[in-house]
Amino acid sequence: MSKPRFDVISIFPEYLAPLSLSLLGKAQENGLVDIGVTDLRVFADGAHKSVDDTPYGGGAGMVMSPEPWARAIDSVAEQTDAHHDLVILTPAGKKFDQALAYELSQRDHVIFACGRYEGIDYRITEHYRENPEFAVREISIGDYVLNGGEVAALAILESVIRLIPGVLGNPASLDEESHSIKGENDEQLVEYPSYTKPAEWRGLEVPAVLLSGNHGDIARWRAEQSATRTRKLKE
Ligand code: JDH
Repeated sequence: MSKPRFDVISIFPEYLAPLSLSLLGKAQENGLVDIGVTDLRVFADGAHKSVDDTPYGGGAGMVMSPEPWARAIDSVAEQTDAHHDLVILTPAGKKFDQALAYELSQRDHVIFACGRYEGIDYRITEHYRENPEFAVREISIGDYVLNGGEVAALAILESVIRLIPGVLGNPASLDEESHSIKGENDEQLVEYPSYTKPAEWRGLEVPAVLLSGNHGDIARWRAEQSATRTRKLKE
């Protein structure tokens, strides 16, 4: 099996510059993944290289035209013979979560379409849904409105690529996540609080149980903290 590839299409390719930093940059340098960024504008026609137009039916703002998107998507798809997952970022998409991050971390080729303005002409979704070489997913990263899909693509890529084998230096922390903390009824709990040295800082002490060396007591205390914090979040 060949290495996974991620492509991002945007009219603001510079927005994706952080993809070559830190963990994501190292993952590419180490040959674990390939990440490509494509400027949508290259696929626009005419002297003005326009990528948007007024919405049918009226309303405020502009909608991105389908033709430049289809040319850009076909162009990045042609570069691999794999099956393609086309992720269209939109505030109306399915809410992104850790289960979806795991799913995308197992795919051969994921293409992120980052729109701007009021989003992309819906026929792009319809057109690629008709193509069996593509699985189209409309995804949102949360219930708030961004100006475009770029920040969402960065967040998704960071969460997905750290799950690819070999990317994290310390797989023990991934292992911990996969048996992540479960409550009495097997529901997902939030993290317990973490502390490091010094044991006393600005008058605040680390809970004594964490200094006790008693691993049973520590595990019980952490489980209790997770349960309490989860209950608090729900209020
Ligand atoms: C992609 C363009 C900006 C702004 C219309 C939507 C009223 C539509 N979690 C997330 N939030 N936002 C995005 C996201 C935003 C995007 C694009 C992703 C492309 N935009 C945009 C306003 C509207 N507006 C809210 N309704 C209540 C109508 C697009 C995102 C992700 N992922």
